[in-house]
Amino acid sequence: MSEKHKLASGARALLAGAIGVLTALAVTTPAGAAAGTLGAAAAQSGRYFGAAVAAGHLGESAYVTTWDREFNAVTPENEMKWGPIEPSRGSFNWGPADQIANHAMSKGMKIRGHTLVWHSQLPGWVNGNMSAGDLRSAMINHINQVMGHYKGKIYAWDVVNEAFADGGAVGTLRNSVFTQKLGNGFIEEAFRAARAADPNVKLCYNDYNIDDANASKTRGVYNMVRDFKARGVPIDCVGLQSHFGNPPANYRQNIAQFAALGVDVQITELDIGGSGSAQADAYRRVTQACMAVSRCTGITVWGVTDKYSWRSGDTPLLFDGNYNKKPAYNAVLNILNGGSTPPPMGGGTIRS
Ligand code: G2I
Repeated sequence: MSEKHKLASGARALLAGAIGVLTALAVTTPAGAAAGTLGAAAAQSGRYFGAAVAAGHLGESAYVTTWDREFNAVTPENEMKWGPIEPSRGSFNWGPADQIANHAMSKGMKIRGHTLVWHSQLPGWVNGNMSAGDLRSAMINHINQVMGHYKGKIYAWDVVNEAFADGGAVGTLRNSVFTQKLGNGFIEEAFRAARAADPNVKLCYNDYNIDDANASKTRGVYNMVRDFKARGVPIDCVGLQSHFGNPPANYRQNIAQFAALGVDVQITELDIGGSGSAQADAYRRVTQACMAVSRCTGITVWGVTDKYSWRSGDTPLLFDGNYNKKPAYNAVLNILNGGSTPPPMGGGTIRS
């Protein structure tokens, strides 16, 4: 073989080698490059990544631009609550909630409805002077009207919010006009009414401080979901609000134990006080925990920017007051893109 031929065949061998390496890379690299936004990254695993949004900020272009660019789901922060949406009996103020819902639908986002029955932000006319029968019919009418108005538009409703007490024996409910007038059965009544109002939307129970797998409040909610499932009371999902200092060490096990009851789990109001790498690490662990459980279907952070957070002093969100991405943002995006996720867990231990 001449020197020229030797060179040519050497070049061919090199080229073949390079093609081999490229082919191997193409096989081992997941289809598509890492996504550049939270919503697109979450969508790769069939999940959503949402934010709570307030209608009052929709005039601020950076707010809307950030929401539209990064998120593929929304929860109206206050606009669908009983007080704001039915300020006087039977008369509904749809405007602000519709503004958010219409914008979300135009962008193909999922909408979480928040919330139908909650002891807080009630209109003045819902009070202890009502008879049980009157309160019951007001509650059922409220559920029918609001769910009817948004039929086909909402992905999941927080049917009942924060009904469990923070202390007391396992299963103790918070004292409210609902427990006083209707007894503990008001939760079941609300879920049955919600299923009748719209059979095609996911019905969630949503609460805070139910993040630790072993906490007594968590056990109360767990027992209720297990009981509802056993008796055929409609329930499709549990919302872990997750207003944290830090996620508990057993957070992933907690998500898995609820999922094992046959409900979806959603992280519904995530915010974590702090800054820098400590905050990023906490956000990373929360996102990993959700990604590790197949029935953890999505994450919502409780606001777009620190400046409008209900706990803005804690700077708990993913964008700072100038809409800059924080280290926590990059941590979450990396995990949603498949970075160092622990092995999947389909369910979890069912507590006896
Ligand atoms: O408290 C944090 C969240 C806990 N879980 C249920 C969520 O619905 C709750 O959200 C917060 C909103 O982020 C606040 O924005 O709920 C608060 C009310 O409990 C909201 O605060 C209210 C103020 O209390 C009102 O004075 C104000 O008019 O926001 C209203 C609208 O800005």
